[in-house]
Amino acid sequence: MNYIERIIEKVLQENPGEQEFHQAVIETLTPAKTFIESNKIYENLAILERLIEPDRQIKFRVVWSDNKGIIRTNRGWRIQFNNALGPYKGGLRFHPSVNTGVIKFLGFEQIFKNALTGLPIGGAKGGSDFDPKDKSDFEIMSFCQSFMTELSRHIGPETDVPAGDIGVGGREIGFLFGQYKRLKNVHEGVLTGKSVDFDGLPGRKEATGYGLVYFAEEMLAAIKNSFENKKVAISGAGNVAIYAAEKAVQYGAKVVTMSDSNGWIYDERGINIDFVKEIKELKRERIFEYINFEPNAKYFNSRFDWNIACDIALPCATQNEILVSDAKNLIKNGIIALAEGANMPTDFEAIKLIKENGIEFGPAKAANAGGVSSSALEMSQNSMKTCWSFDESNNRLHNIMKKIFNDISDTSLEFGEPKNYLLGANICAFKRVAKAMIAQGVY
Ligand code: NDP
Ligand code: 2IT
Repeated sequence: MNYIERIIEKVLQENPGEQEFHQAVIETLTPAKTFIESNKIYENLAILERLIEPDRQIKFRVVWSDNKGIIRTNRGWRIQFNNALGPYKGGLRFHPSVNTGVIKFLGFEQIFKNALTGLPIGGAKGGSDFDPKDKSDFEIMSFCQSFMTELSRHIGPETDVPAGDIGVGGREIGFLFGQYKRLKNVHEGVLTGKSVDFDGLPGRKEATGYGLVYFAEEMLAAIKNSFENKKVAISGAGNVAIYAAEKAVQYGAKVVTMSDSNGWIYDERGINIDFVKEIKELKRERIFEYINFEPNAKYFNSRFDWNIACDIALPCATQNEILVSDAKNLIKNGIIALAEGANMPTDFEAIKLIKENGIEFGPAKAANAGGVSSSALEMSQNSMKTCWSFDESNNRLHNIMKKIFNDISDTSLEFGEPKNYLLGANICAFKRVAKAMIAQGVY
């Protein structure tokens, strides 16, 4: 067995039941196989063996009290994967589907995504199987305070800086930050995605979605195309989806679909993003409500299967939301580009199909790196005790996304597969992390 096969086998054997983690390792290492195996130093120094095992996994009980005074328990995680490039950095996910395998897949991906940003951040992820849906603000606060009571022992501005992900937005980050401050008596940059009212970075909220569109615009420009007059299908209706939609519209596109876990909407005249913001950000309601704002739009109470006429697909909900059957729908409907806003939204077989059909493919670790890039800018802003403007932060984000695109595009060229951004991203990121690990000795 060659090196990559042995590593994949080891991951499968030693991490039983962690399907998402298996998938992330296979999807990251397979495109970089030839490169890694032809440079024996990686095998000689056991770089992959060290990369697939997190530095540490912290799993804890979270006890909180609901509105009726009933005591509830959940599980919490923080998995600190690799800090070769900087303090551990990555989001927190609150969703009932969270388990060790999900947090490990996200943490593993985060190492390489963070490397692509070119900023000094290592990789980590955390979260809980807590379901924030239908909970009152008070219950969310009670949960967040309990979660942070344990998490606070393991994080710090130079150690590990969490942020948001699914189910964790500005409200949750505020409650988590408040509890950290209470416990430690320090107001420091220990979390990113904070409100701009207390040290948050203007533009962090918009950064993942805007960054995704900045990246996709570069990918389209490379085939002499753009968002102008295109139909865009988006999944999800959360933080990433909303701001991807907003930027796509600013670039002259029409967004025709959005979704949540109950169903999806289709508005052939173009979805009104202000209505979606009101439904999702203000009222915290279901996307179904959109048809009360736009009676001409349609709502489907089913899984979104991407069977819609569109030019560009931006999956922005969750992992494995584009399977082979969905990819076939996109191909049949003639899309020209797919850029991943969510983490691992496209399964490996579906990616192969998309690429074989000549569709431009922007992999998550590059395409959605805008969020964590702006988080790293928020860390700088906090350490400098300064406050940047929205335009300053947004311009920096735009430049970072262009650089990520250029770096992975150059890598794909160097390895003889121009526009294979999956290969470019995985090799470029791996080289950076491995180089730092080698320089820091065996540990
Ligand atoms: P949000 O919680 O704000 O929104 C998530 C959206 O996806 C919601 O509309 C949600 O619907 C839907 N969704 C979540 N899980 C499922 C599911 N199992 N099936 C169908 N729909 C689902 O999260 P974000 O927008 O922050 O995150 C979306 C994706 O982007 C995730 O993959 C995340 O890891 C990734 N990401 C996020 C970044 C960030 O900065 N926030 C940065 C980089 C990547 P419902 O409300 O019904 O649950
Ligand atoms: O997947 C991701 O990159 C995030 N959820 C954002 C992480 C961060 O630290 O901003």
